[in-house]
Order: sequence, then structure tokens, then C-alpha cells
Amino acid sequence: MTQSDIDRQWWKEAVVYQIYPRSFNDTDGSGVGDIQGIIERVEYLDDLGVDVVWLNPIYESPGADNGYDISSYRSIDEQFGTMADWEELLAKLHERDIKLIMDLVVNHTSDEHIWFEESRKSTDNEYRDYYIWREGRQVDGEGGPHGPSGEAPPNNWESFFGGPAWSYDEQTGEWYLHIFDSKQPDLNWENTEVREEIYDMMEWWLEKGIDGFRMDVINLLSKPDGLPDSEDEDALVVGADHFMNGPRIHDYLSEMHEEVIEPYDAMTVGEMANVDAEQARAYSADGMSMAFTFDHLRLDFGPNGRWSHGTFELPELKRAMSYWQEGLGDEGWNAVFLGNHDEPRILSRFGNDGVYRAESAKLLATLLMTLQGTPYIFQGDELGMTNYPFESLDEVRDVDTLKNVRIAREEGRFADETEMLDVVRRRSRDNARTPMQWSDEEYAGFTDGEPWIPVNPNYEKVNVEAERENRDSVWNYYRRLVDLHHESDLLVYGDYDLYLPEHGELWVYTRTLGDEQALVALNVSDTSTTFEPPDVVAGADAELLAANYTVDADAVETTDLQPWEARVYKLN
Ligand code: TEU
Repeated sequence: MTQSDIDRQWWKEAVVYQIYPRSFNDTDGSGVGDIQGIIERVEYLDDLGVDVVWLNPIYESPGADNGYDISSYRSIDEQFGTMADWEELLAKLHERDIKLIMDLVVNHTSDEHIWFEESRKSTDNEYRDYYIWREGRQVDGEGGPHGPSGEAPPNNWESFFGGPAWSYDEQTGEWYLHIFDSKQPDLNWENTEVREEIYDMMEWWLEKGIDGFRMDVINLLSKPDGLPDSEDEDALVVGADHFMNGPRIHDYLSEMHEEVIEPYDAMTVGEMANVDAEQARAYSADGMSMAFTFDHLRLDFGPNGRWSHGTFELPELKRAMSYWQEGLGDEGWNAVFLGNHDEPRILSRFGNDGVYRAESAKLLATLLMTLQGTPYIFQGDELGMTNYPFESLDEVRDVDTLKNVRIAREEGRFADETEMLDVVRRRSRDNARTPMQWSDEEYAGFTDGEPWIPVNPNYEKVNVEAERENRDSVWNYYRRLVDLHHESDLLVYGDYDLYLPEHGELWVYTRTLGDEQALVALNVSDTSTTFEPPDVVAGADAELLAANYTVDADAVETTDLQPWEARVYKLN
């Protein structure tokens, strides 16, 4: 890649900040974050230097899955505020040249959405075909615990949140599909009316001035004819081999792009588990700006999958992320992230959230900001926030954790309660959802009320105020790296080349754009490690663009890197 080959796009050069509104900042003492709370912190976002805010769902919702169960797409849920509050937020962000992307949740709605309330009334209701209804399978004897005797769900697909992906509905004696919770029935994208309704709704938000969408489980929209049983019992979830990347998915996404997105030059990032580079290139060809892929977030799954703990070695992580750094080429663009509202805190998962909390947090920041693609910062990671030390399930709020842990317990998949709690501490989505830590005041300055979920007890040490006062803090390091990312086409568009792929402690790669080159050396371990630069760069004159230890180096020479040390060299 040279300067002249660059296919510039605003969203390629952006740094995105993800806000989980329930846990960001509460201004009315309800204990739940709100839109006025985000408005109150727009200056904070501007100071951090981010270019785009991704807002997790704030639409009207019964809250069965914290807003990913939408009952009205064009209304703001009153717990977060009003449409006027939202319009004020958009204006305040745009005033500071910060763009806003909303969460698009259209694989499913809430079962309290008027469409579903109508759909379940009768088999000939005009909204019946907005969802996926089927008769149950006749079985001998009792049938399953989930339906009338002698009847079982239409197929063996399972929900991400545990149990069958079907629920029986007394009203019409049929079953409806829900890949997630039973209060999240899947929409039938085969139905052109459904697609037109969704496109109208997307256009409505784009007309209001948003800059794009994060698209929830967007590669699940197309289900195969006949909804066949899944043969692949080892799939991420039983049925995923059928309902992920379905037969008409590209028809729908290219149609959505042509009909809605293209006219607005909007950014789209699709949440896409279970895709490979070829599929991701095809989604890019459909018009998708970029995709969240999850290979690097599945390495620590244990023998029983997600709800069991496993370990991984650095070469595995390097392989998983380098696959995407090298796999898309010019036919796609990476969304670079290590965590979000569904994953444990990056510092506790990939770093050392004890003795090397600051050093490893800065190393992970270096990785995020120097890999090729658009970097995403999840709220609080810029402070070095860590996982929550759950003492019991009473502290857990997340439907995904509560349902899956209940089923795993019933199936005896935990040796004992200690193992159960250990897995929850490592895996639960609630690790990411504890309140943002603004200060060492009560409830970390998040609320004057009772927070909806406990505050991490380390807030007295780990908080925005303390971090901003300390020039050498994780927060100020993130600030500098965001600047660096803005100043350098090299770190945005440069090709990625990995060195020492099998090294167990070091992650070394170059970024090259024309005759410009940078070298990144990361010691991803608790021990100091000798770094012998690869021949191609050894001895080269260089300046340090960033380092999380106080070092000076004007050349790339063999050196001992301290635990979790990170260096970014600009080669001259
Ligand atoms: O997540 C989809 C998804 O795959 C996650 O459920 C993931 O598998 C799980 O959290 C483990 O990592 C999206 C949203 O991000 C999530 O918050 C919603 O719960 C889900 O879709 C349903 O809308």
C-alpha cells in the first residue's frame, strides 16, 4: 500500500468510543445512566479525542436484555430520557465534530412490540408473518418441558441464552423462534413488508442526523428454508450452522445498503460471529463498512464452551488477530476491538489487572491503536477498569449469565459453586456493565441514587479524576495514542506484517505505507523479555512515537523489554 493507493473514508480514520448508557452517567438519581448524563460528559469525550460515539440501545424496551429487546424503534425509553434529550445530545456531539452511530437491533424485536402482540393473536393476523411461527413436532410420550405433552419444538436449534430457540404460544398453539431470549422473537426477513418497515425506520433515524449504525447480530437475519435440524452439535450454539450467514443474507444486506445507507454516506459496523475472511469480504462488498469478528474472543472458552474456563497462549491470539489483519486485504476493513458490553473487561482477560494494571492497560491501548482498522474503546477501558469480583449470583443482572449458569448448574457442568463463581467472574457480560468510575465519591460519582448494578470496589483508585490528574496515567496514555492515530496515515492505512509469530511473550509487527514504516514491539508477559529486532529493521534509525515505560531509543536495537512494555518506533 502506498499513499496514492489509499481509499480514504472518514470511518477508517476514526476512533470510536462505545457508551453503555445504563452504566455511563446518571443525572436524575435513578441509579440508571441517562442521556443527560452523556450530555454532561461530552467535553470528557472531546478531551479524550474520540471521533465517533456508538450508543448501545436506548429505545423503548421492557429491558429483558437491557434494551436489545425493542418495543418501539422510534421512541426513547423514559428511563434514559426523552427524544428532546437525544436531539440535544446529537447536537452537542456534532458541535464538537463527534459523530453518533446508533445500535440497530433488527434480527428480533421485543415480544411487547405491537407487531408481535398482533402477530400472536391469530394465525391469520396481518402481522403473523412478521415473525417465524411453526407447528411443533409430534413426539411419543411426554414431549419436552417447554410445550404441550406429545409435542416438541419444531427443530433442535438452541438459544444463545440457553434452552430451545422456540417457545410455545398457547394463544394459537404454535411455536415462535427466538435465537436469544423468549422475549426477543426473531423477525421474518423473508417478508418484504418487514424489510420495508425496517428500512423506513433506519431512514427516519438517518434523517434525524445520525452518522451510521452498529448492526446487532446482523448475519443472523436469513434463516434457511425448512428450518432444518442442526447436525453440528459443537457449533457455538446448536443451529448456528444454519441461522448464521444464511442463504439470502447478502441479498438483504446489499438491498439495505442500496435502499438506505448509501445515500447518507453512513458508517455501518456489523456484529458478525462465525465468519471467515472470505465471508467478511462478501459483506464488505454488500456495502458494510466493517465487521466485528470474534475469533480472538473465543480462545479462553473451556471444554464446555463459553460457560467454562480455558487458557490460551500468545501465539494463538496473534494468529487469530493476524488472520484478520492480513485476510481482508483491500476488500474489507477491520473493526479493532478487544471487548465490549458482552465481554469481560479487556484488562482482566488479556492483561494483568493486578501488579501490572497500568502497564498492561497501556500495552492493550497500544495494540488497539496500532493494528490496522478502526479502533473501538469501550467505556472505562481508557481508565484501566477491571472485572468485578462477584461474590454471588445475587450481584448479577445479565439474562445471558443467569440463564446459562442456571442450565449449566442443572446439567452438573460445574464441579462446585466455587467453579461456578470463578466462571462468572471471568465470563459474565456484567463485568463490562458495572458503572463508569468518575471519582472516588460514593458510587464512583456515577449516581446519587442506588446503582442498578454494583460499582467495582476498586473505584477509589481507578477513576477518571485520579487518572486525569496523573500525567503518567492509563487515561493520558490513551489520549496520546488517540492523537498519534489521528496524526498518522501510516498507523491507519499501513500494511501489517507480523514477526516472531511463535514467540510466547513478544508481539512484534510492522506497519508499512509506501516508504514509511513503523515497528511495534509488545512484551505481553509478567517477565522481562529480550527483544531482538527482526533483521529487516535491526539497527535502523528510529524515533519512539509511544512507550509505556520511560525509555529513550533512537535506533531499533536488541533490548530487554520490561513486563508488559510497549514501544512504537517510527523508522527513519
Ligand atoms: O450480542 C450477540 C451475541 O452474540 C452475544 O450474545 C454474545 O454471544 C454473547 O454475549 C457472548 O459474548 C448482541 C448484543 O451485543 C447483545 O448484547 C445482545 O444480548 C444480543 O445481541 C441479542 O440482541
